[in-house]
Amino acid sequence: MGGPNGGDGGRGGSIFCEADENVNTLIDFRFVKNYRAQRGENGKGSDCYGAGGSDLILKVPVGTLITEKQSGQIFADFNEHGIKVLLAKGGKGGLGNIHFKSSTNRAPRQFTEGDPGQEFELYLELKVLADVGLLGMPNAGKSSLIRQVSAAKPKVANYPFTTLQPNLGVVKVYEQKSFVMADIPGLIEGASDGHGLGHQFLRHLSRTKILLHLVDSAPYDEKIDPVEDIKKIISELKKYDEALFKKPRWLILNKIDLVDDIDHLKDRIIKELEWDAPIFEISAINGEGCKSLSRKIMEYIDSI
Ligand SMILES: Nc1nc2c(ncn2[C@@H]2O[C@H](COP(=O)(O)OP(=O)(O)OP(=O)(O)O)[C@@H](O)[C@H]2O)c(=O)[nH]1
Ligand SMILES: [Mg+2]
Repeated sequence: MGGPNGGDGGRGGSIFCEADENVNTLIDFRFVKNYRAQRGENGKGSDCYGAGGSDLILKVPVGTLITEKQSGQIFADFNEHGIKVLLAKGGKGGLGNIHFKSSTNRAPRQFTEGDPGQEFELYLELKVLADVGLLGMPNAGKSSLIRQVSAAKPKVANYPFTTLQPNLGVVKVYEQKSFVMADIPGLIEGASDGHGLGHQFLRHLSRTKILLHLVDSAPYDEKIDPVEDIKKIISELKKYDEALFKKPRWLILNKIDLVDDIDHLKDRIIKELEWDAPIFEISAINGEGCKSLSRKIMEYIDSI
């Protein structure tokens, strides 16, 4: 009755992921965890092929890193707006029986099944993209500095661990010229063993260009020696990651409004720590030294 006329099944849709600067968080992925592109339609009689399933495009913020859950291998790195990567390819549609007709096989019953699409379990992580990372003990004044030099207004308070989540601030140095600064929770001795809030927040600094190590030059408790505090932070940094430790790092002596003889502290640092990188003196509260620090950072970023 007119011969074989079963068309092919449609191809299944594929899943792509695309970095989009208008997306800021991965929050949507917290609620919906399974993504499936549309299946291809079945082939039909009268030589009709099934329609292909449409692709699914997942939008993620710039800075998202996708790793395969089991192996931990990096699947894709969305470090720039517009990067689009195929995550899982849709399956091919099966062949309908019209493919099998021939002069000797006039009423073929053969067909092939479609292939299943690819399937993966992936882990999405958003890495903060900042040019400059702040590092230091709790209460050193990291959040105060970001408040002073940017429009970001993280909470500042006179107790340790005020900051529980990283904050970003845009520091506008000149018209059309700015950099991004990241404020993270304070570190303490033993952070690598989980003391305080641990040292996991340091991963947010992995892509910065320079680290600013903030030091409280006038600790409330007289038994605390700022030079010893600096050593503790350096040691935690080294334990966390050698690469982060090797990043350019400047020392920022903060709270100079409370210190009579800052040169004395500076001399000790240079001698006792054999410090040869830049040292700045600022007051994050009254702004002293902050503008010129921002300019120096901008110059440095432009020079690399
Ligand atoms: N006098 C003076 N006080 C400062 C200065 N900078 C910060 N402080 C005070 O020091 C305290 C801690 O400041 P924060 O900016 O919250 O310190 P932080 O490093 O962000 O602390 P955590 O988030 O807990 O790690 C607050 O009471 C600030 O007002 C400064 O330059 N001079
Ligand atoms: Mg803080």
